[in-house]
Amino acid sequence: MQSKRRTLLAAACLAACFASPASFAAKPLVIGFSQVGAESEWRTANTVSIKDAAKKDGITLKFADAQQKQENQVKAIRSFIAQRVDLIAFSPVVESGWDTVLREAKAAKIPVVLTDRAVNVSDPSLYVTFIGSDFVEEGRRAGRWLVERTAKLPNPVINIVELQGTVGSAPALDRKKGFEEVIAGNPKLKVIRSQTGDFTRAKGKEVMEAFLKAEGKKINVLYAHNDDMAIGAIQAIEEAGLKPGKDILVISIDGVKGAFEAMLAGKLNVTVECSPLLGPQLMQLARDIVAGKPVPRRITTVEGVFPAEVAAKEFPNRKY
Ligand code: GZL
Repeated sequence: MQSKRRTLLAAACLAACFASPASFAAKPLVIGFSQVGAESEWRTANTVSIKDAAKKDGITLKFADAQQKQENQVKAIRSFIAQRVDLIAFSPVVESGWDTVLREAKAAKIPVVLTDRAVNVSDPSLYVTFIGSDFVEEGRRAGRWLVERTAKLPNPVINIVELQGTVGSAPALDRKKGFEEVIAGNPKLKVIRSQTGDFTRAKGKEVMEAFLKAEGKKINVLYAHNDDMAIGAIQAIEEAGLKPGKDILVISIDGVKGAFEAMLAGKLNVTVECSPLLGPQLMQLARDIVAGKPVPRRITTVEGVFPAEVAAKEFPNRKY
């Protein structure tokens, strides 16, 4: 018995001598993630995707919800630097005001990845890559749907009201830009009111109530920068005694389940997809960057457009 134990012990020591340094040194990757907030169905799905992917990948995720405040994101990034995480990723609530804190991350030699939204910085080396959607193209897709949908209508003018996303955010700036680019050449299509609803249902309803009070039955179309504001606006339209989807065409962006439910109820006409499911790609990116592998400067997600006519067929396939 003694000799058997001695043999086992010797084998264990031998194995330890030849174990690769990595097997001793291998500790889970640590990512600090600063999230915008929990303002919409899209954001909730984005957070679930990131947390699930980290868990599945054995990555330690330090997650901070900024409640849509830039100062909270700056604080979180500074905390991640102090904790010496391996990589920082964040979805910047607005485009500007990041140079100082990103310079601190660079000085600490911690790589930074932008997810979902972009930033305006003086030094492009302040972040390694951006993974997310092309918001200008999303705005163009919304505009193209409207141009096609209204081409044969007899109306001399089609009056549009616009619910913008968070002021200063990349999706709000770019979705407005893309939509305007497409309708610019069309004399029939006119934006008569445009105001931020901050990407939330509550604010979307509140601003739509104000639009209806000011313009009433003159409104033919609502263009909302996300489904949550559109869903809030739909409530306002119904409370004003009008039929959303019929009296007022409703166009929005994200492609969340709530939008498909509204389309199935005949209250929303089209949603332009903006995928929040960035988690798995982000984890792989983090591993590649920390391992020193080259990664593309920008990774754009592939997305579609879902008019109400295809909602019933597509709904069972939706993942968020
Ligand atoms: C888009 C994302 C936007 C969504 C909104 O990538 O930043 O923020 O369209 C969310 O629903 O609030």
